[in-house]
Amino acid sequence: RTKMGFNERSELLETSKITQKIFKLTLEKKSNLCVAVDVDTADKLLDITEKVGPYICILKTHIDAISGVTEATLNSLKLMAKQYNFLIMEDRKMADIGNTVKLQYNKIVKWADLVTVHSISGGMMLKGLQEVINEDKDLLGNRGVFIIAELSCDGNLISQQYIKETVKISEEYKDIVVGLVCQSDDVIPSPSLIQLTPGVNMKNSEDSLGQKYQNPSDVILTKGADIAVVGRGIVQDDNPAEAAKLYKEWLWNTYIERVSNS
Ligand code: UP6
Repeated sequence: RTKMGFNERSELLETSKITQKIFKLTLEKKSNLCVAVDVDTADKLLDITEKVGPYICILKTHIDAISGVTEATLNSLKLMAKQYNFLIMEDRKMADIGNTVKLQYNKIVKWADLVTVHSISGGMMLKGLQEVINEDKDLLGNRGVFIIAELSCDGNLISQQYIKETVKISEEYKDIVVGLVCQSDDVIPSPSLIQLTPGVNMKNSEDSLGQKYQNPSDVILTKGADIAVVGRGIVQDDNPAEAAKLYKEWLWNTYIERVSNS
């Protein structure tokens, strides 16, 4: 999978419509960079988005951590997504029973193309999400889920068995699962699924709360990431636009190097 190009992977029969859309977008923008806009106010969210928008394929939010977010904020975010051609992913890491997850997703589905979920509650939760999407024909094929299979932080409780079961679920819900959030390439069962990997920073190897970082080359070449998530490395830089451009180029050049060595 890691040696195959995104164009080849997007043409596979089992690649879903939303996954094709992501592959296409990465190729158009030559970007496999996802920025985690982890800020605390709506103004900062829009400000950083405007700066990094041209360089990213996915903008990742933790909307519940941001104060002052209104319908207008979400509309501006959607407009910028259109203007700069990126997708929006709410990193909600949903983890409840199917019915609750459905209620939560009803709100998120309106503005976020992608959402993250933990697999802890099992496949029924994904069935709930699928039901929400099925209710609106405009959403069909335009919404997708990343399942958390591994975490980047020290001391997390995910076991090998949990990873195996998570991968199984990802294969059962191929219509909406676009990929897995993980740290190693052997987790991904098929080239039609995307490996999204957080924990990327050029300057630091860890933070003070257990986060572990790798540099862009390691994450793409050694760990097999298709799309890399960068948060503080860009958001807390003095010049977020310049930093986003730098990460984008490093990540994309490494992806090109990876697929051309096959
Ligand atoms: N994230 C991780 N590790 C995971 C899953 N998700 O760091 O295993 C998310 C965090 C944060 C971002 O919730 O939004 O990716 C990483 O940000 P950072 O680059 O500032 O550490």
